[in-house]
Amino acid sequence: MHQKNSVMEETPRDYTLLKTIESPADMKMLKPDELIQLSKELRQFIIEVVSSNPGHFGASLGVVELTVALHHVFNAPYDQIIWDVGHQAYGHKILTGRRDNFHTNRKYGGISGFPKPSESIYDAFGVGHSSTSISAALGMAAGNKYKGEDDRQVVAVIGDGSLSGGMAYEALNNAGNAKKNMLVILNDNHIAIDPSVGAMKDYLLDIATSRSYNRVKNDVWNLLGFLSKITPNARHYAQKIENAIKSIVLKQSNLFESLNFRYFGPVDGHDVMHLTDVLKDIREIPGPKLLHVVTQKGKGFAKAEENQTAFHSPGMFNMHTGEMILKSYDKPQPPLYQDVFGETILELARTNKKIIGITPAMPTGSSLKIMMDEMPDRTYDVGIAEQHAVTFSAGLATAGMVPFCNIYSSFMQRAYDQVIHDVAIQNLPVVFCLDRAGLVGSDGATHHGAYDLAYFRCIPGMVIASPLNEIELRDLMYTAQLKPAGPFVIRYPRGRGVTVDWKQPFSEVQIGKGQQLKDGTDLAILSIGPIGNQVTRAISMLEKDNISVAHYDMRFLKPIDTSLLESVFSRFDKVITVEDASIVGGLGSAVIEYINDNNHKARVLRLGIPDRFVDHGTQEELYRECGFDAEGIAAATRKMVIPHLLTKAI
Ligand SMILES: Cc1ncc(C[n+]2csc(CCOP(=O)(O)OP(=O)(O)O)c2C)c(N)n1
Repeated sequence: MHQKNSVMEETPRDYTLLKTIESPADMKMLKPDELIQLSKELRQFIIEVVSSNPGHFGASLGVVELTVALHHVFNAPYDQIIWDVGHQAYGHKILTGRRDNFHTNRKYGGISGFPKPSESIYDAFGVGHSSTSISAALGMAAGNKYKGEDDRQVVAVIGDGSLSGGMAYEALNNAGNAKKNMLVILNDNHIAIDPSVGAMKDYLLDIATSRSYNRVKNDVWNLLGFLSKITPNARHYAQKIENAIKSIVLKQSNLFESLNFRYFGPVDGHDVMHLTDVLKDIREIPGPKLLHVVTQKGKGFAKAEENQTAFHSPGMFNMHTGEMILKSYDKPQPPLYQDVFGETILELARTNKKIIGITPAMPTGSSLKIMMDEMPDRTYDVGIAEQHAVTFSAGLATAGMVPFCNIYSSFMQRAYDQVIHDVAIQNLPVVFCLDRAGLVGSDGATHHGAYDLAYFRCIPGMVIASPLNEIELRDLMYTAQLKPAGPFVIRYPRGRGVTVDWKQPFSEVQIGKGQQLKDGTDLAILSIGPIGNQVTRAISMLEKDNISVAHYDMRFLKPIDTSLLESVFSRFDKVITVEDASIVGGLGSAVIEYINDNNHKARVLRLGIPDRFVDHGTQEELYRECGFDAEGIAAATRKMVIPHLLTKAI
């Protein structure tokens, strides 16, 4: 039977043209049909490589033509191109000298999945978190001016999803008055990871489809295009005509125009020739400009066009059929922590009518979608807006609701003041579920949830907990909504837990109480969170060496279990702390403070994420690099205990 090929336009895979592009300089002389050919080859190359080495997929396919047009027209790295989030920049990486390394994308020691200035001079700004590009572009344009380099073009490429982030508006507002030369390209594909939300999405659709508005605008546009062809200095004429029409029609009816941006578009983001013409024309126009480009996420790969959420960042898939290649297991696997959260919040919300679920743009990633599907009126996707998500939750709490605000640990960094000012000072009972806490793996430094323990520990009145396993995650969520009394943080990692049979009846956890998992005599290990399971493995290795270790699962960083610490320090003078979090400021720091404040004497070794930025790799590789995988913990323990054992032997 004939099988439908998922690559809709079959492209030969010899990459004849792509192979000749070592840098954007090689693209300047390409003719129209060659730009089209290069786009096809680039798309095919991304499909081929990402299908076998997983990463972000749909977003890069959607901007293939835009990427080719940008590097054809602009003169990077002198001209600066800033990719918002940067998950769509694979084409940019491939065209800027990283084609032959692209198979190492996101792998340990390989290139980063996001633009990174230390990796390439073509990566004008480091990204990973959204909505920063317009601010950075404005700063660069201002800086260039000071250096007398205002001929330098600065381009920010931002998606409609990322335009839901508050920073983007702060920057548009500032840029509209700052009168710097900069171009914002709005890549409008009507989707973030999940479908875009909010009124702005409707507005963008309106201006993209309003016939009368676009007719007037197109007339202006055609005239500009015409003028630019008959005279190299179209600016003077263009500006006169544009200003006249702008004041009549555009300014009243276009948000960007009213912010003093010249608005161009919407244009078809898959027509590489038209894009290059448009970019050449507007490059010459001074001041802040916004080009509205309409694209399709996943363009050119049928399965990714059909299921844009799943193909945002799929695992391995068949490059011909688009079928996902799932790992097969011979026995049932423990669940993902995110699914434990998703199923548990729904279960709790069925009985506690006050529970409301909030996510800033991650319904699928956080699995809040499980509750969303059954209770759409009690769940909110607020857009990529972490600060708003926190204060919106605070508002809900003032009304007596029990908000569960689920934010990835690294994105929570955005909303620090909101947690202190809007939640903690008012002691509002918001439950913060921090997904992806600790080392997250291949997304790398921008995405590791390294700092939450440190940055929350110093806030008065916070409860900060981390479960050892799925059952504890459920019990902590259950406890947090039983007698809501103030902010309650529950952090858990990316990936699977350890318990197959995890859906057990709820039981209340005593706040501020840890537990002893194992007794021992040579040394005590204190851990917090699921990393405690690596400690358990380390202890079994150590038993073979006759090293006897006591293991305590702290469960709460705050309030910390002082009676547990008392009993540990009355028995042990050697202690190791283990946390999948920055060793500066987290559990280890808390324990050392406790020893100091209570006049105990002990040697404490802190294992955790060191005081430097850790790059990408698998979680296992990174645990190993940081020395808190089971082998690392065992090795550190041996080092601490062996002199003591030798003394005993003598
Ligand atoms: C501050 C922040 N919150 C959440 C994310 C997770 N995230 C990565 S890409 C993305 C969607 C971006 O949508 P859009 O800008 O429209 O780009 P598209 O993927 O549609 O091309 C989200 C929510 C992030 N990178 N940064």
